[in-house]
Amino acid sequence: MNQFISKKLITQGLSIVVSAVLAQSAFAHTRLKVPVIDENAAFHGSNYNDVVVAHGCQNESDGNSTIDTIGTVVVFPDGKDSIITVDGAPHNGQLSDFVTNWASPVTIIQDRSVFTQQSYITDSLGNKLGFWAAGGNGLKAGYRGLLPFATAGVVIESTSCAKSVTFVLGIADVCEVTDNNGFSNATVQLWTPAVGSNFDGSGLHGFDSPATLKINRTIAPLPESCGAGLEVVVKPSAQQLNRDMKVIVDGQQIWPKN
Ligand SMILES: [Cu+2]
Repeated sequence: MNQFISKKLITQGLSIVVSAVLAQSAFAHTRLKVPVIDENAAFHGSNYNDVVVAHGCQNESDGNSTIDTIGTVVVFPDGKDSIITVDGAPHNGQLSDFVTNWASPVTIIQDRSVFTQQSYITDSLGNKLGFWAAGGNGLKAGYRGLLPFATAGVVIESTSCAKSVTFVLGIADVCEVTDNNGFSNATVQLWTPAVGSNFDGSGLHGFDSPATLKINRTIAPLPESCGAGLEVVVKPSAQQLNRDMKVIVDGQQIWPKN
């Protein structure tokens, strides 16, 4: 092998190592497996995805993530009282200014490989805003868990200047059932936007580090007057998270404890 090629291989090898490290840190928290999708629908109006539960809870002696996860709660913004920003600035209008069909974004894909029970989280109209999964032996610490689901095709308002719309999720990976006062790095991993809900988890491991689903505009071209287009971000309100981040079985609230 000549020197040029071996040098090139070393450089390539290094860049592979660097990108592997970057990829790892990108997955150091609970995220969606496919965090960026196109507008509309890949397969019959659905985009297939997984919540990737990256690690368990941290034991108090050495802070390592050695505690198993016993359930996960996943909530999308309802689009009704959600917090909307446009290029970082608050938007006072409605989500329908940018997205025409947001109502029931989530479909559970049945799977009992990590948790044996799954159930929708719905609003009073029956819109499927998220889901929880729990039961069985749960997710062993040191392993990753994939919780499959599909999102409905999202259609961006054609007359708007949105070039993308990013939905911010609220996710909780539960390791021990407690009330809100019992939240700690050893009992729960909270991947929520800090919007002032009971699930902010101020000072905890995942503080204000939520998973996101970004939808890129791909159908109607941006109106010329829009220039480069706008980045829209949609977060669930504190009120919604307080209402929806719950595990309820047969009418009984299991998590958090009342
Ligand atoms: Cu983490």
